[in-house]
Amino acid sequence: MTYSLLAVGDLHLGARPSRLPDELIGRSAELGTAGVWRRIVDQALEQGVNAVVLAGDVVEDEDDFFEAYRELATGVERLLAAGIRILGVVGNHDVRVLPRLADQLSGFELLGRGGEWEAVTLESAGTELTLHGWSFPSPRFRDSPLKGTRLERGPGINLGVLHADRDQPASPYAPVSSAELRDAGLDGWLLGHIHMPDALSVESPSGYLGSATGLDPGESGARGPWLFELSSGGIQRVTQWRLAPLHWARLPVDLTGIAAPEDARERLVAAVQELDEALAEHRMLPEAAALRVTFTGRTDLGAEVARLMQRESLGALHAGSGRIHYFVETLRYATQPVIDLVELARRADPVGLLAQRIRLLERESDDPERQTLIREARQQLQQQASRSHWQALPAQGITEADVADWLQRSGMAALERLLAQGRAAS
Ligand SMILES: [Mn+2]
Repeated sequence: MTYSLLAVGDLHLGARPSRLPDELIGRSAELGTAGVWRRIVDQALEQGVNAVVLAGDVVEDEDDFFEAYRELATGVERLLAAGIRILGVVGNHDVRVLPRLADQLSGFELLGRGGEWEAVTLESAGTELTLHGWSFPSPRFRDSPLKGTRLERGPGINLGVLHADRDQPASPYAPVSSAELRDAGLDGWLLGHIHMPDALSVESPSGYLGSATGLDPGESGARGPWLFELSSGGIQRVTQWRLAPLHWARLPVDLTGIAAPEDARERLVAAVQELDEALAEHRMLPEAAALRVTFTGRTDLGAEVARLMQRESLGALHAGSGRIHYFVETLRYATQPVIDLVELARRADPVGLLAQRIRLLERESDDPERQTLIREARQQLQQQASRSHWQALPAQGITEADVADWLQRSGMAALERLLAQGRAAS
C-alpha cells in the first residue's frame, strides 16, 4: 500500500496577483492564492491523499488574518472531514499569524513551533512516514536551523519540512547549506521560501516546492503542489500537480519573413496556440495566462508592428481553445532589421567583401567558388575539432551542411558588428 503526501510550497494567502488587466481585476482572488488553495483541497479530496503539508509562508502577512483565516479554515475543515491530516511549518512571512491560526483551527498540526525541531509519524495501511518540521521563531533567523542538531530518524520514510534559504550563508532567512540537508540523514527535504520549484523526482526528492501559484511575471512556468507517493520500500513517485489558476509565460514570437505588420498578430496567435496545447496537459487548466511577449527575428516592419499593436486590445486575446483567458502582460520588441546582402555585396569595403562571401553560400553545391570556401573553412574547423581538449567528445564528422551553417551564422554575426561599427563612426 502507498502513503500519499501532498506537499505545498509558498502559498502566501492574502497576496494578490500583480498586473492583471481590467478584464480580470474582479477575479483576482480566484486567480490568486485563494483560488489555488481551493483547487489544492478539491484535488486532495478527489485523489484521496493521506495528508497535506504546507512548507511555510502560508499567509502573506499579519494584515491578512481574516481573509487567510476564512480560506484556510474552510480548506482545513474540508480536509479533516475527509480524514486527511493537515500539517505545516511557519515561514518568515507568517511568524505571528500562522501559530494563531493553528491555535484556532483544531486539527491543523503546526510542527516545530518556536524553532524547536519536532517529528510526527503518520501511517496508513502499514506504510509509515515520519515528518521532521521546524518553524521560524521570529521574522528573521540568521542561523542554520540544522546547526548543532541531530535529527533522530523515526519509523518509515523520513522527510524534512523546512522554510529556509539554501546555500545563502548571509541570508537572514534561516540559511542552510545543501551539505547540511544531505548530511541530516533523511530521505528527502520539502523546502519553502524560494518560489522557483526544483525539478523534484524519486532520484532527487529534496528541494524547493516553489510557489503554489505565480503572483508576478518573475514566476513564469508551471506551479502547483507536489504529490509524494511512498511505500515501505521508499519513495515510489514524485509528481507536480500543475494546478495554478494563473499561468505566467514568456512567449518569444519570431517575426522573420512577415510580409505585412498584420502578420505579427497571426504569429502571436500561433504561439499562443502552441502554449494552449501545452497547458492542456496540466492537471487542471489555468483560468488565465499572462504572456510576456517578445517579438524577435529579422524584419524591417518592427516599427509598424509596434504601431499596430498599440491599437490592439491585449487584455483578452482570442486564441487557443477558448478555455483560457490569455492576456499580454508586457510586449517587448527585439526584432532586428533585415540585412540586404545583395545591396551590401556591391560595396567595395570589408562589408562588401564579407557580404560577397556569404552570398557564395546561396549558390549550388557544385559551384567551384562555393566549394573552395567550404573546403578552406572545413580545414580550419577540423584543426579545432582535433585539438586535444575536444578528444573526449565522440568523434563526429563535419558535414558540408555543418560548415555552410557555421559560415552563414558567423558571417552574419561579423557583418552585423561591422555595420554597427560603421554606424557608430559616422
Ligand atoms: Mn519565505
